[in-house]
Amino acid sequence: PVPKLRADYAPPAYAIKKVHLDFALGADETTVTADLAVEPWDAGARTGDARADLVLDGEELTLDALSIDGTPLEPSAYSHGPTSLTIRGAALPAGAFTLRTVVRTKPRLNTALSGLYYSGRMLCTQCEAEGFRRITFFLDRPDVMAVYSVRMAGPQAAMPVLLSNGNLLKAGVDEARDGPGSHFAEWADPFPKPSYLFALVAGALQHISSSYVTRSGRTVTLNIYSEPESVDALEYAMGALKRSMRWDEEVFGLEYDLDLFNIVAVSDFNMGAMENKGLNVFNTACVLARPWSATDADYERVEGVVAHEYFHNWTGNRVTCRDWFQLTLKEGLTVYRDQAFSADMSSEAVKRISDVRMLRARQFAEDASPLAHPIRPESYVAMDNFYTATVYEKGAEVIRMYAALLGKAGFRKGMDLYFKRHDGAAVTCDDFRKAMADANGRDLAQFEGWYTQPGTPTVHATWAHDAGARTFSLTLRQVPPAAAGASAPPLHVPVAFALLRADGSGEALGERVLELTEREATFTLNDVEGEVVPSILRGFSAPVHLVAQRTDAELAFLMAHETDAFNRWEAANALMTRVLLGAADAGARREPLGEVPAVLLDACRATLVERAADRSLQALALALPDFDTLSSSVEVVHPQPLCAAIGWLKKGLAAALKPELLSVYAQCAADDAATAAYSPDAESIGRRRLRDACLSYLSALDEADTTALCMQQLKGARCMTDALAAFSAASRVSGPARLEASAIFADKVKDDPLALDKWYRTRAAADVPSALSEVRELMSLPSFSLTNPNRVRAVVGAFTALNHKTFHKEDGSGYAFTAQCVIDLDKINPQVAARLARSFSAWRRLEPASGALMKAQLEQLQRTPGLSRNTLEIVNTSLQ
Ligand code: B3K
Ligand code: ZN
Repeated sequence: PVPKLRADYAPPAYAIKKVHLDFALGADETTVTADLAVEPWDAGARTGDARADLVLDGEELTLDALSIDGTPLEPSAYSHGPTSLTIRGAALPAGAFTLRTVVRTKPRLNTALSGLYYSGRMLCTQCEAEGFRRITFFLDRPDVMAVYSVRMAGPQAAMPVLLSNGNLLKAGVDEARDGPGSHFAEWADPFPKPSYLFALVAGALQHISSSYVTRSGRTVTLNIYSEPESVDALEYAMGALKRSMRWDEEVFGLEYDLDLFNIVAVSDFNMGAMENKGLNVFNTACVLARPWSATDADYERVEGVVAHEYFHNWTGNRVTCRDWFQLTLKEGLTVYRDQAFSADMSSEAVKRISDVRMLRARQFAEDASPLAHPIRPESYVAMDNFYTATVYEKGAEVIRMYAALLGKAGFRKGMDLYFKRHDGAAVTCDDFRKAMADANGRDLAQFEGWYTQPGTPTVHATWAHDAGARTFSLTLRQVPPAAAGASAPPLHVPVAFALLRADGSGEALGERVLELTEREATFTLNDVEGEVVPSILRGFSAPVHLVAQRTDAELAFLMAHETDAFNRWEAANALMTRVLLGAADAGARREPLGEVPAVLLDACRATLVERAADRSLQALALALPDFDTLSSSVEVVHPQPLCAAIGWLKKGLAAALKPELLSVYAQCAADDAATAAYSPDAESIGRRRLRDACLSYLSALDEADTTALCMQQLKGARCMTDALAAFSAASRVSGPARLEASAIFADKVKDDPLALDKWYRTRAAADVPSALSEVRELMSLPSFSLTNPNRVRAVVGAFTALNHKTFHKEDGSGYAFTAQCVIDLDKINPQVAARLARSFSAWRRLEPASGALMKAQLEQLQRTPGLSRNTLEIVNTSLQ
C-alpha cells in the first residue's frame, strides 16, 4: 500500500457544500440515496479547458444509480473501482451541479465496525476517520465541509428510535413511500461539518432525558440512549455531561450551539466514543455506570470521556482539522481540556500523577519503539493506526506546555483568538500555534520541533550553590531522542522550577518557569539564603526524561518535603524505579536480589502511616512503577528478570510492612463501612484506593490470613470496586482460593457484559503458571466472541498488555498465541487486530532471545496472505 504524505496536501478539486441523505434502513441491507451539491473548489480546479475528474471515495458499496442534475450518467462517463468512483471531468457541468448516487450496504456483515453496522439491536455508524466512504460515495476528507440533512426510514417495530445529527425536523409514517410497518424521521444539522462527524442510529433503544440552560439562556434537551437493560446506568453520564457544559462555559467561554444533544451507548465499538455533531456515540464501557458494574476508575473514565466528546463540539467540530495529519490539533487539545476538567472535578495532583503514569507507560513506550512518530505524523497508510498515545497524550502535553509558557490567562487569550479566526473552518496545527503566538505577542517558532520530532527528549540537570555569593545556578542540557536524530534542533522546553529549603520548612524561592531553548543553558538565581534543594520539572511541565543525579537520601527528603505534589510523588517513584532496575539487573546477571533497601522501606512506611488528607495520593505514592514504564527507561529489556524484580519488591515491601498495611487496610475498610451508599466522590474513591493498594500488597504474601482478607472483601463487597480489587488480589494466590474467587465473581457478573469483561480481564492478566492454557479456555467459552472489541480487549488485550510473564515466556508460546489471534481477528476487524499487533513493537529492545522470537512472529504476520493494510502497516513499521 502507498502511504499518504503530509507534504503532499492539496485542496480537493471540488467542494461539496450541501448533502441530503435518504436511508431506507435494514440490518441486512440498507439503501442510501445521496444528493450532493458539488461545485469547483476554486478557479484553480480547472486546468485549461479540461475539467478535473471528480474522484469520490467509496468502499464496500453496491452502486445502483448515478445521475447529475437528474440525468443518469452514461457508463462511459464514470468508472467504479474497489475504493473509488471516478466521474470524468468531461462529463461534468461547468458550474455547480447535484450528483445523485444510490448505493446499497450490508450492515450485518460489517464486522469491521466502520461505516454503518449492526450492534446489539441497533444500526449505528462510525465514520472517523474514513468510514463515511463505506456509507456513500463522497470526498471523504475533513476539509470538505457541508450542511447535512437526513431522511431515514425503517421498520417501526425493530427501530422505534431514529436519530441523526442536528435537530429533528419531522417524524411520522408514510407507508406509501416507505412500505408497510415503516416510519421515518427527518434531521437537519445547520452547522457545516466534515463527513467524519456524520452519524445515524436506529434501533429499539430507551433513554433518559434532562435539560440544560446555557449561560445565554438557551434550553438544550439532553438525551442518553441505550439498550433497554442498561437504561438504569445512564444517570451518572448525564450529570457528567451537565458538569462539562458548565465547565466549558466558565473556563473557556464556550457554549453549546444546538437545541438538542444526544448520546447513544453501543456495545460493539472500536474505541471509546465518538464526537459526532449533536449525536455522540459511546462504547457502553465509557458511558454506563452503576455501582454494581462500574469501578471507581470506570466512573472517572465515564466523566472524562463524556467531557472529552462534549468538548470536541468546539475543539474538533466547530473548528476541525484540514487533513488527518493534523489530528492532534483536535485530539491533543481536547485531551488537555478533559484533563483540566477532571482535575477541577476532583484533585489536580491525583489527576496529574495518573495522567503522567499513563503517558509514561503508553506514550514513552511508543516513542521508544519503531512505531515512534511525531504528534503530527508525516505519513500514514491506514489513518486509524494514528489514534495513538502520541497524538493524544503527548499532543496534550504539548498543549500543556503552551499553557505553562503563556500562563492561564495567556492561554485563554490564544484560545479566544483561535476561535475568532477559525470558527467554521478546517485548519492546521500551525494555525493553532499562530493564534497562541499572536494573541500573546510571543514568538513560538521554535515550538515547531514538538510537532516534527518523534521520541522523548532527555533533559540533564546539574546545579551548584555558591553560599558565599548567595547564588544558585542550574544547568539544563537537552539531548534529542535517537528517533529524532542526534542533530535534531533543540526544543523549547518549559521547566517549572523552585528552590526548597533543606530544612524542610518550605520554599526558599517560589515557582517560576525556566525556558530552555538552547542545547544547554545555565540559569542563575540570586539572593539564595541558606541550604536549598532544587525542585525541577514541577508538575511534569514538559514530556521529557529528566535526569538529575539525586542520592537516595535526597529522594527521601523530597518524598517528605516537596511542595509540588507531582514531584513529591515523583521522588517516591524514582526511588522505587532505582531499586527495581537494580534488582532486574541483578536478576539478569543471575545474582540474588537481596533485601529491599531500608531507605525505601522507611519511606514507604512513612507514607503508609501518615494520616494524609488525600488518600489517593497516598495510594499513588505506594504504587509500583509498571512494567512498560520501566521497560522504556532501559536500553535492553529482560522481561523475566524485570517481572521477577517487580514481584520481589512487592513481596518484600509487603513482608516488611505487613502490620502497617493491615492497619491502614482496616482503617480504610472501617471508614468505608461507615458510609451509606456508594459514591464516586474523590474522598470515597481515595479511601477505597488506599484500602485496595494495601490489599494488593498483602495478597502478594500469599499467606492464609492475607488470602482470607481478599475472600472476605470479595464476599462482603458492596460495589464493583470492592469486588474487583478483591478478585484481582485473589487471582494471584497459589491455592484454591484463586478459583473460588473466580467462581464467586463470575456468578455476580454473568448477566452484565461490561462486568463480565472484568472477569475475563482479571483471569487473562493473572500471573499463574497455567496462564496461557487458561486464556485459551476463556476464548472457548460461549460468552467469548471475536466480534466484540471489548471482549477481545478484555482477554487477548489484557493478556498481552498485563500478563508480562506469560506473554514473554521464554519458549515464545505467548508471542505465537498472540500472532494467531492477530491473524484470526484481522479477518473480522482490522482496526482491533492492528492495535493488538502493536504488542510486538518492542522486539528490538528485548534481550536477544526474546527479541528474535518476537521478530519471527512479526515476519510470519508479514508473510500472511490477505492481511489488512491496517495490520500490515503496524507489522511493516515494527520491523523497520
Ligand atoms: N475522535 C474519536 C476517535 C476516532 C477513532 C477512529 N479510529 C474519539 C475521540 O477522540 O474523541
Ligand atoms: Zn477525541
